[in-house]
Amino acid sequence: MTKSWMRAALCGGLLGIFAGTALASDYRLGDLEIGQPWTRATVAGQPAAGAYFSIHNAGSDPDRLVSVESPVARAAELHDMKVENGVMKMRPLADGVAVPAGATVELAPGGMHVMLLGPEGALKPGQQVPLRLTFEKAGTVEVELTVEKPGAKAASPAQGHDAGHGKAMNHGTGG
Ligand SMILES: [Cu+2]
Repeated sequence: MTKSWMRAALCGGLLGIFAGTALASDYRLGDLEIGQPWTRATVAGQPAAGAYFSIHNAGSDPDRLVSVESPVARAAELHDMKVENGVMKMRPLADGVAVPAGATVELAPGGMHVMLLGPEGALKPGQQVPLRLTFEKAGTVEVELTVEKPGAKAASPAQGHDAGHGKAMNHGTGG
């Protein structure tokens, strides 16, 4: 993490506070549209938090989300989650997230998501935190995650996610 990246993060945090109400926002990068990035409020010391958004590829070439990074997390990973035999299982997406031409890909609770590992302190509802997305072809874009209330928009319970996650990946102690 460079110093300028850190500084940008601090500015982003302040902007988020002054903006007051968090607005759902969309971002554009070439032919890609990143829709409504969000995450959930955390408590201090929480080992991991999921982050979600949609990616629409309006172009005629496929692309791929290959890496994610956030100054508020020790590390960020792309994960998939599936229920197998009634047990929630997580795995890192080693090849990233494919975004076929013309397709919309959803990162959402219960499915693919960004995992923020070791979020610093507590993320508070209404706050905005930066997330940098790097695509194979389109390059890099920085978006702001809106921090929603605990359990907000949860298509699947947040607790299930975190519990399954801790068991499968041991994010609390691992790197
Ligand atoms: Cu995960």
